Amino acid sequence: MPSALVTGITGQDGPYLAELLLSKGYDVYGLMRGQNNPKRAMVERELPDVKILTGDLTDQSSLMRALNDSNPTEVYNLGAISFVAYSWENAKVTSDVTGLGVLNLLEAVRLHAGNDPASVKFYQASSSEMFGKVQQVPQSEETLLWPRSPYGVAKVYGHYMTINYRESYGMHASSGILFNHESPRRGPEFVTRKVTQAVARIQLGLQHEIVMGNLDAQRDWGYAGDYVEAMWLMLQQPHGDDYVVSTDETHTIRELLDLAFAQVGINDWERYVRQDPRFMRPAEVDLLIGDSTKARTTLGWTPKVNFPELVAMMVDSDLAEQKKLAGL
Ligand code: NDP
Ligand code: GDR
Repeated sequence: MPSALVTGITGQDGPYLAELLLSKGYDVYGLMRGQNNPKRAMVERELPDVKILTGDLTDQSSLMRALNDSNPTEVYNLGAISFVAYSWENAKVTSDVTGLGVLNLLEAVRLHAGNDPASVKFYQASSSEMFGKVQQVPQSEETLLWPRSPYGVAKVYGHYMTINYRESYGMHASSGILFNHESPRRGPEFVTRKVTQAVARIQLGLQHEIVMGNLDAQRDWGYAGDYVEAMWLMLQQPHGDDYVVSTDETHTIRELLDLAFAQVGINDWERYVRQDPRFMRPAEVDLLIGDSTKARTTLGWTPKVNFPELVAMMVDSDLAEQKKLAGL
């Protein structure tokens, strides 16, 4: 039976990936950090078949132990400090987890795999945030990296370290350069969920405004459920490689607001939205739009959920959740 160790099991992508792997017959292990992790109950409830192991990306011996306990054929490194805005305030810990954490896990996998380095396949969750300052439109695997945040810099380190382990040791290591992907499981600090949650609360009379940052940024947003499929497909290839995963379409935050408010029948969203410098970033990534030709041709991957469907799905889910929470 194939088996997988997934770091970041308590995040957005971890549960979607675990569900996909379980449906394919994998034995799935999820790495969870911290004492009394508050998301443990969620994982136990939603993913009862996932075996939880404790460990931290900054603690290599815990990673070695997790590898010994799970003996996986595939390792998916989804764990990271992933909120870009937070990374300026906590640059060192972001570098330790999101950057050096990748090295800790790659080295643990290499040691665990012994004299057959390609026997444990490795996936690194790289990011379109690595493209940063716009150099080329659309962005592909060949585009120059120019990160604009401590998070982006840490991801560049992890990306090149993954390539370096593939080239130095012959590991089956792949780096998925994923553009923004969202879902009802998205953390509420990210812009899509912040908007869909607020729209639901405004519609129910529980909130009266949303305070936002830059409304002109453009993002290539897809659905997380589609993107975990690309991660799995990468590890089914004969060799490790790097792939951009994106919808190849871009939208502004204003378009997100248009669609989210329209889903509850509100067409004059400007009345509810206030901008505050508190949510502006020291350096912004203005425009992300992917060119996922390689993933589509080599992996046979295509996204299924489009942007309006994604926003509708998230607003509907938040409406149901907020009604339940408010006892409505
Ligand atoms: P989330 O922020 O939702 O989840 C991050 C996960 O990392 C959580 O499970 C978190 O655990 C875990 N984690 C944090 N610190 C550590 C640590 N020290 N040791 C072990 N685990 C840790 O991210 P997503 O699910 O959205 O994204 C998954 C990965 O993909 C991340 O690496 C992200 O940077 C990357 N990515 C995401 C994109 C997106 O649009 N979603 C796009 C491109 C890349 P805890 O719950 O305990 O905090
Ligand atoms: P991003 O996602 O930084 O692209 O990183 P986020 O949703 O945080 O921001 C997207 C864009 O929206 C603008 N914005 C706001 N963002 C937030 N969070 N809150 C606001 O109030 C707000 N107002 C405007 C931001 O300035 C930005 O331009 C995500 C994360 O999942 C990363 O881990 C991942 O690597 C990248 O996507 C690809």
